[in-house]
Amino acid sequence: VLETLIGFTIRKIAEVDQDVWSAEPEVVRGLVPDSRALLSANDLETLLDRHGQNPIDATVVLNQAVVPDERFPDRAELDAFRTQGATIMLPALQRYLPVIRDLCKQLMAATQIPSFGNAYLTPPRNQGFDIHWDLGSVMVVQVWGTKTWVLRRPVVTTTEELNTPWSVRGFKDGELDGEPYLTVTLNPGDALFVPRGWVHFAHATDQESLHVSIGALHQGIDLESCSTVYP
Ligand SMILES: O=C(O)CCC(=O)C(=O)O
Ligand SMILES: [Fe+2]
Repeated sequence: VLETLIGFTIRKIAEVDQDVWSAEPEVVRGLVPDSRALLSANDLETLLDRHGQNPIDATVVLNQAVVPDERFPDRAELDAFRTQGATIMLPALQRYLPVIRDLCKQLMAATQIPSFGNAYLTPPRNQGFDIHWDLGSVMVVQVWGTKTWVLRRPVVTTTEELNTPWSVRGFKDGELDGEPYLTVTLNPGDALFVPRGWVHFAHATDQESLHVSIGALHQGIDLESCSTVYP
């Protein structure tokens, strides 16, 4: 069922590997018609319930700031943060969900680089993470609800900066001025590829939004730094 998603992801990863500075974002509408096959409502509930027991736990982001782990030891606190507008990020879905594991395996076999899946659950009319760029490229699939993405060209110009977490360098004055490169609202089943280094943030529209991001860790990325810095 995910053949078209895998094909599109492999093609875009190859574009980045060939020339990271000329790779561009791309939206494909309706690429994954059965988007809940990636992450069903049941699977989501199970993962949220098991929060506190997973080896790799949720991240909570409230008002674009990451909340310290000790403030959400289990499901009840996660839900309380959700009612305040917080986004819940569930990392490393490939560890728990066979569909994502299989998808990542196929991507790794084809591209020779590690990949993984994260889920982002955002309440209506809220933004999740603050504007940033990721170490790897990201294939976003909207599972349910709708989310508006705002993308800008990379502000960094060297491979070294691309391989450094964005939080280390941050943004300089004026770098976020001017019109964004792309503003797009994803509906369930739509896919958006964000090449590494591209600056982005996203906010849910009038419905709760769930998306899965499949990350691709291109060569040169320090794997050690990823589990903690990859939003
Ligand atoms: O939904 C968000 O807040 C941001 C998600 C994101 O940055 C990503 O999937 O790479
Ligand atoms: Fe991101």
